[in-house]
Amino acid sequence: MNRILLFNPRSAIAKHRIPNSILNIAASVEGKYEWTIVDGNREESPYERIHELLLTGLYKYVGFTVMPGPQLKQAIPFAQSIRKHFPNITIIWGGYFPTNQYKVVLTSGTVDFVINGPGDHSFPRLIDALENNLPYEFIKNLIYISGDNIIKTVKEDLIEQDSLPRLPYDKLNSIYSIDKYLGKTFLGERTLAYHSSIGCPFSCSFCAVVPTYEARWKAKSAQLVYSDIKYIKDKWGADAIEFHDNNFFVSEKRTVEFSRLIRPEKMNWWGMARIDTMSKFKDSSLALLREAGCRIIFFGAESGNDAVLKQLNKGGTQTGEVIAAFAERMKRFDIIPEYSFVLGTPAATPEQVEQQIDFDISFIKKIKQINPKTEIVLYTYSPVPTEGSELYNQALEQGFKFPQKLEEWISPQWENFDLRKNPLTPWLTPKMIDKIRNFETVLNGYYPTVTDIRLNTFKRKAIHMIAGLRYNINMYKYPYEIKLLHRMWKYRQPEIQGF
Ligand code: B12
Ligand code: SF4
Repeated sequence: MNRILLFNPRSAIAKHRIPNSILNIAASVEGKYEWTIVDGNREESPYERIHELLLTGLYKYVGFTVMPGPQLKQAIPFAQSIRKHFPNITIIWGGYFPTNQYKVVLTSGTVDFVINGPGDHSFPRLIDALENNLPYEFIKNLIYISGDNIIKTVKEDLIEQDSLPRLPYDKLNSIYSIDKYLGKTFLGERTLAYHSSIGCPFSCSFCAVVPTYEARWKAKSAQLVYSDIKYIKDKWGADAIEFHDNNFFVSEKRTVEFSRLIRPEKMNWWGMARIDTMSKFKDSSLALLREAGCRIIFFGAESGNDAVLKQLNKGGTQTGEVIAAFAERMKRFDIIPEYSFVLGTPAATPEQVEQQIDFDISFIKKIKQINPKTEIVLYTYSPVPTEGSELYNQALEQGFKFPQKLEEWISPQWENFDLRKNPLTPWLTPKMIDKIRNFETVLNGYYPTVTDIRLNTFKRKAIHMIAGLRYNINMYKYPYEIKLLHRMWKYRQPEIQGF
């Protein structure tokens, strides 16, 4: 038999989202091949479930979606077990991790094919080829081993998103109730995760989207996005939306059209954007967005330091000044800007690395003064293989190396690397990392994120007051009392678990 099992490894402890990555892949084979999904987020013992399904003998292909970080903890050992117990099963990995780290994935001997970027065409074509014993070397977006060589087939142009089949929500619902994928968040009681565009037209040198999409972007039309959302709202009662697009707001026209359509539905929503792009949006568009339910937007601010922005290849028009002015402008529209920063980029000397960190700590405090509602997300620069970029070359020159064995990726050090909290980059000393993390703890204490809905007013006030003793005099070292409160109250960092 030739059924397909699609597996979504566990990615979060709670508030599970619709597994859009494998649902897209399921849509690509719907009606042609029988498929099922195992969602590691929704199963107590996902491997047992996989094993049980494979024992039926009905399945011939297992597809994994894999992002770096916690998903690897199930992806790696599960793939190894499948290989051992069911050697005839073809194992295919897709998603950001295998696309960027294909060498270590394929040479592990556990994975037969990597889908390099979008799988909507390449996956069904690969299965067709394997089923009919046809050659697959002309199928685009594939990576595999042939003899001693790793073969990468050509990349496909980005697909017109409106031409793709609709996601099989009803079938997903018959396997895992959609109801439980609509979680309570800051935005609403039943929040839907939706992905309305792929890629991103920019090429920031620290970003994993770049090697995959090579500065290309394609979006579904506003009308299609609206009708999908309306379907889920009417059928399962979604009342808020998290847009998971890398860059939802690329087109002002599409954003405005979507806002007009969604406004009467009274749903709150969130998405990711660039400051320089949105700085150019008209006042009337920003006002419409807010009216249409847009409550909070995630922006890659990255740094207030113009030289670092250049190093990060942030596009040329984003400067410290633009970032600060935009935080001020967002106050008028009552939309919360969620600014993310990337600290700890390489520099010529350790002193310079430290100066950059200090500069951005002061800059973040300045942003908070300008618009105290700005949410801050702090990442530490964890290289991604943006081959040819100056930043990645600098990282390599300074001795940075990715793991050479697949299993190494699940060691605690590399997991922290993936979480962009404690990267193993040679130019960052433990003291510098402590400085960044301690500042983050104090900042999150003084300004607890609004997206953690379990923190009540009392807890917010208490932690704000305690952290204020440090924040106001720039004393960040050893913030144990704040850490204790965070632990006690299970403070939720949106960048790790979502909100
Ligand atoms: C939703 C999301 C999460 C959710 C979890 C999602 C879930 N499934 O439960 C949460 C919030 C938990 C999360 C957390 C993290 N995430 Co995350 N996440 C995303 C996000 C926003 C959307 C993923 C998605 O649903 N895409 C929609 C689908 C349609 O697109 P896709 O995955 O690319 O799938 C296509 C192809 O890749 C391919 N494909 C994918 N899977 C498969 C499988 C098969 C078999 C095949 C054939 C093809 C295939 O075909 C698909 C259709 O064309 C992406 C960014 C993005 N916009 O994609 C980041 C992203 C994947 N996350 C990322 C990271 C780093 C993380 C974290 C590890 C760290 C962090 N601090 O952000 C954490 C921790 C992860 C954890 N706990 O496991 C990075 C990965 C970067 C990298 N270095 O590779 C991304 C790219 C964000 C970014 N721009 O940096 N994340
Ligand atoms: S704008 Fe954002 S998604 Fe696009 S390349 Fe830069 S960091 Fe990546």
